[in-house]
Amino acid sequence: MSEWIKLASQVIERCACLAECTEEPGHTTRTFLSPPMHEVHARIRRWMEECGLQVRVDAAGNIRGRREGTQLSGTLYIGSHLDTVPQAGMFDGILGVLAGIALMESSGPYTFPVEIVGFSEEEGVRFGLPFLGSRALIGDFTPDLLAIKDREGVSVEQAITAFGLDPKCIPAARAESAALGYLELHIEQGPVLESRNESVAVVDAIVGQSRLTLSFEGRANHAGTTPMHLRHDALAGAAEWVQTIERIANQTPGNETPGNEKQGLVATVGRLQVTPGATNVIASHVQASLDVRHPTDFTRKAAVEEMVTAARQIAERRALSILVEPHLDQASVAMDRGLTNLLEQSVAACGFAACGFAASRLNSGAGHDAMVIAPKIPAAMLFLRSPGGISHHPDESVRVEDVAAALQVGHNFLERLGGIQ
Ligand code: HGY
Ligand code: MN
Ligand code: MN
Repeated sequence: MSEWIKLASQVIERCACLAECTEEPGHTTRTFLSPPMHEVHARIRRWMEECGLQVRVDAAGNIRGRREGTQLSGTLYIGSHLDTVPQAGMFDGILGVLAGIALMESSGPYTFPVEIVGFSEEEGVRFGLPFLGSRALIGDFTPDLLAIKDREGVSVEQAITAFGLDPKCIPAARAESAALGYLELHIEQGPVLESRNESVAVVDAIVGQSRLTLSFEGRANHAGTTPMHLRHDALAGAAEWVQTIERIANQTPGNETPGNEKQGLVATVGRLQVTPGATNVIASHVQASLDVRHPTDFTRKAAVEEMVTAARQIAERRALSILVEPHLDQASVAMDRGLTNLLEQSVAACGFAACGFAASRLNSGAGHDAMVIAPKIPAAMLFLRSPGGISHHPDESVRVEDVAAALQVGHNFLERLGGIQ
């Protein structure tokens, strides 16, 4: 069995081992600094120390394993996130952290220091705001974030303290200013590489995303005695709106030919919270999430505006009130050209470029820590094939030969970087 397949098998086994660390027995659910994250840190710390890394956990809950180089600065950061969506698969995020550790086992030392980072939070599940871990790495974890509360009323500051960390030390989590770069290995989470029958691809850009909450307020009343024309049904209004945003998204350019690779705008209502939620009571209140993404920020923002206007019109017609709360307006982010070209050379040198020397490239429809890091530290991403295009689901998987390919490319990338430093 090739060295790379052996190393890849170990990465996959470790992903499975960490998938047991969960808030929800029988599923993999791990949110920001929840109790199972202590066990994730303990296992990752052991694996990092076994390959000689100096390990620390910063005040934002990122676990970091560092290997010094002969240079004192110019650190290359390699990482991804430790947290998951509810009932997740076992590879989204964590694979990139464990692949980074595997590269430390099989590469270097180099002149430049290398730091493997497991980010505490990227999905935004617990506090509604994503990228808390990587914001701390680039110095964007502003004090106002500490006051955000989760659905139990626990603040970010309380969650950090409860985990045994000191929020006052968050500024010390910041990466060095002369960082050499950031590399993230991640599953594609979509169908493109499988449709191209390719193991890996280089990411050109990460599409921008908007996240909002829309609250529809009507009037509860008896389901049996209230005539239809006298109702102010918040759930009926929200349901009409969900259909409307699907229609708006389907009508944006790029979606007219289903299945084409250059997907158009995507819009998702992933969560509806209905109050009072009794079968014989007309819903008085519905809180709906909205997630909108597109490679072009203008198109994305225009679509969000159209969707919010539609919500206001539906609310007015149904005599409902509406509250719109924006949470995230994340611009589309291009990866660093220099590092991305180097990564493309590594893909080709390792023989994984589909056509000769041009590695496959694509935009990422999923958000990643790299999009937060890229404005401050040159960033590059390598995607691995997602069988069935499945992710954010227990059936999420990887092929061992694709993980081996990604490790081989990562190793070659580090050697190239070492050669030009
Ligand atoms: O939602 C996303 O795009 C990513 O999985 N956090
Ligand atoms: Mn995810
Ligand atoms: Mn991810």
